[in-house]
Amino acid sequence: MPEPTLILRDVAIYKGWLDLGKQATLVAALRDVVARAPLFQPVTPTGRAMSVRMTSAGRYGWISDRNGYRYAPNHPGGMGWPPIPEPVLAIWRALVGETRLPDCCLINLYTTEARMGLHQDRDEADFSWPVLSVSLGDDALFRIGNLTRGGKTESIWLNSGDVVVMGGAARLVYHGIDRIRPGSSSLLRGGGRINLTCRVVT
Ligand code: MD3
Ligand code: FE
Repeated sequence: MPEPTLILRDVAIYKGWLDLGKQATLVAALRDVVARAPLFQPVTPTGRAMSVRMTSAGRYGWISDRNGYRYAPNHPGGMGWPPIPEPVLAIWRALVGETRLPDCCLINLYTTEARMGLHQDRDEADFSWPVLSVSLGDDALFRIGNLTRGGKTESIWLNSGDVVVMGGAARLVYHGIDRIRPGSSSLLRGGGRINLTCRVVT
């Protein structure tokens, strides 16, 4: 596997892994996904609207509603999730490998006010598979914590084209997005940030 640009608390960060052409190709593929499986605004089990809008591609999508958060084989609108676009799978092959491909590519859309509080990704069956994240569009202030809530955290700005791999000791660390920097990228017309999070689910 290629060497990451930096490693922060065992999180491998590949700065500028995708050039502008590849970023644009990804955005075009994601527009197709969103046309078939529209973005929705999830509600937490406690009934609060999340500030990000999301949809998924793959065998499973991640959803949240008053019944809890979970992986589901169908979009809340009833349709199946579109396949994960090939350019997304190509990133996974290069940085994670070919042994197994992700079951889910979650697509998060952040507009100016959106954030994501510190949380763990632990709805998957096998934590030996890493999580891979791709940043597109506006810069985001990403925070990495610890294996339990609390303690010191570290923050880093993620820019369009950066790819992050959370494997091994990093797989279950708390993480979140504190804020985005509106207007910092012209990749997405209308601005904002897209994050792709690819995971093995079953
Ligand atoms: C996983 N998304 O959807 S992804 C999420 O930028 C999520 O939208 C954020 O967290 C976003 O669950 C961050 C990058 C990330 C970073 C560190 C992690 C995912 C991680 C550490 C462990 C597991
Ligand atoms: Fe997460």
